[in-house]
Amino acid sequence: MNPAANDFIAREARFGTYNYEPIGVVLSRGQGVWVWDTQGNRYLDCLSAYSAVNQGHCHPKILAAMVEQAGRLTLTSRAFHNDQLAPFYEEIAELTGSHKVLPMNSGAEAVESAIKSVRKWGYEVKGVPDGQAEIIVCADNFHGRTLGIVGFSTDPVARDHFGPFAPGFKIIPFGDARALEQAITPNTVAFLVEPIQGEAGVIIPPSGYFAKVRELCTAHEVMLILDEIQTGLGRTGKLLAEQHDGIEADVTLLGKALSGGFYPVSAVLSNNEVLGTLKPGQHGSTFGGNPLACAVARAALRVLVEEGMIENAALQGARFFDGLRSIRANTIREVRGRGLMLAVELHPEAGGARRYCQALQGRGILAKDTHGHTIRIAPPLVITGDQVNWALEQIRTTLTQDFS
Ligand code: IF1
Repeated sequence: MNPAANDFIAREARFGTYNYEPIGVVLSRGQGVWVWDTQGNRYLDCLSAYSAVNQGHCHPKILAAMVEQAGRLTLTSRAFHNDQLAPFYEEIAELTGSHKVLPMNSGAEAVESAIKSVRKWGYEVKGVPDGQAEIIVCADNFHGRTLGIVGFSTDPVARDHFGPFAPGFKIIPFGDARALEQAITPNTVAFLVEPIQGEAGVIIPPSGYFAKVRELCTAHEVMLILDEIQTGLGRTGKLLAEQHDGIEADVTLLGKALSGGFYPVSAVLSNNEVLGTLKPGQHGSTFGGNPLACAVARAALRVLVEEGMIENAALQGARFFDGLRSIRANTIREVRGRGLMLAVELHPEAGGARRYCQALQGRGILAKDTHGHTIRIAPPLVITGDQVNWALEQIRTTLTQDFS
């Protein structure tokens, strides 16, 4: 590690809360799929800030929109209207086929806002007795880090010693429609689930699962909330991951790439009366729906569609997936993925995914391990075929090298 990087890392350690253990690289510049460290070394970013940089680092058109708006009007609060909110609503509703939009900031805020809205809908529309609303979630879920959300996490690392937690959540296995059917009661107001479980290691449910889920939620008047904060906005090769299953959620959550990585922007989208239950003064946020966030999000959505990033994610994702599957290495247990949301799970005997991520760093690839044995591969959706082929060569060499 060069002295400049060590210096940054040591200085971070002095004042910073130690709630992350980053790989030993200090980045100073990004453009497209590439990032550079303080020493000028170039890396292909295979994490994309957990799918917040789908459009590529520092996309010039999103930057231009941000600079232009930042020089004109950044924040008014929702006490007053602004000239960016209506166009943002119209464009995201048109793109996603939604009827109502609730603009928030972080993904977790969108999740919390959806939980509040569906509970309110349950009491005021479905007729659930006050205070008895139930929401079904899946084991190994990841929906954010607030107290409400970690309260229904099954990951001890994310929830231990943060209690006491709010009641009202039931946990079922992911991918098991029968378990969902058995968990539904007259007090169930929603099923909150990721189309593909990202943090759990890119876990894809059995085909037909979401068709059955949709059927069950409709039959029992349960709102289907799809958390597309990571899977959405082209990551899986479609605008929304739900499209792979030919279904429509009642409530869709977006975040991360909604701003192309320039600014925290999230949104709750609904195609029915759920968001209609929120009346003035009952929910809000200082920054939610601010003109800068809206201008950035409008540009981020525009370039995603106009520059064919969604189609490219499908095309290059298939190339990447096939290439990973063709690697003959006894370290590999399974390759999973859809579009450019990919993962390579290693056998425990391989000694853990982090060491392979560190070795990949030495070959110019930045990737992140999850749950010990899985390497996530999620480059920006602007990646080219040549860049995929180059990345595959580095990954093939790394996974077939002998670490003994
Ligand atoms: C961290 C994980 C990914 C998300 C889904 C909601 C949120 C996230 C499906 C909340 C956020 C981030 C959080 C970040 C690392 C990253 C992550 F490893 F934590 F789980 F992507 F898989 N729904 N995921 O993936 O959005 O409030 O963060 O804007 O907490 O370390 P947020």
